Amino acid sequence: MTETRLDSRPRVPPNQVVTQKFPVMTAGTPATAGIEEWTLVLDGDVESPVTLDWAAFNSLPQQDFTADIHCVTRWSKLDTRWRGVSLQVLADLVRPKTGSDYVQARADGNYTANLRLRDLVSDKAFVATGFDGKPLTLDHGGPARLVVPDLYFWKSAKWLRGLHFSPFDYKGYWEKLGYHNYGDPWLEQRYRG
Ligand SMILES: Nc1nc2c(c(=O)[nH]1)N[C@H]1C(S)=C(S)[C@@H](COP(=O)(O)O)O[C@H]1N2
Ligand SMILES: [Mo]
Repeated sequence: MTETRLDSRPRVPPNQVVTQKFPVMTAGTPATAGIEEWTLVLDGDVESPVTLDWAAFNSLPQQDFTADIHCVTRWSKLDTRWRGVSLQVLADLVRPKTGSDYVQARADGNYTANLRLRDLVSDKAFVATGFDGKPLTLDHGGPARLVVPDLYFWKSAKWLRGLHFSPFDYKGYWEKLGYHNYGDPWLEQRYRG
């Protein structure tokens, strides 16, 4: 039996090609902590900053997520399956102050990405520790990475070590190099200007 999908909207953003593979895209060398040394620092303009070690992070409520991901180098991968902690849970934990509208994702190897808080909460993003039913592998950002499916995948910082909440929108690694500040794949926001 064939199933008809009653949705006339395109599934893939403009000028993207679907791949079955899962390419590894890393700028520089991944220098990352094992789970013994790993911590996630949630700080900045928040009511209660916290540093979570691996055990504390894993005691937070976990969810399964299915999402399409879109890399600015034009590959898209559909229905990727992840396990992790919703950004809503992390935001509820630290409670960003009024006006703290931006989040800088900080990763090992000095990688950063800038995001708007409203694009992360309400289950729009998560910190993943699992992919396809297994622990997230090192090349894809293990032990933990950010995943923000609605934006180009460079925003999804691998080897995540911190989320800095702030009223200021500090440009991240690729954003400083001329990539779009926001990065909506549906609007093809690849580069600035
Ligand atoms: N820490 C870190 N995170 C990163 C990157 C990186 O180089 N370092 N590359 C980004 C880019 S450009 C993409 S497309 C995705 C790639 O994730 P993948 O290697 O799991 O496909 O990770 C993003 N997160
Ligand atoms: Mo990318």
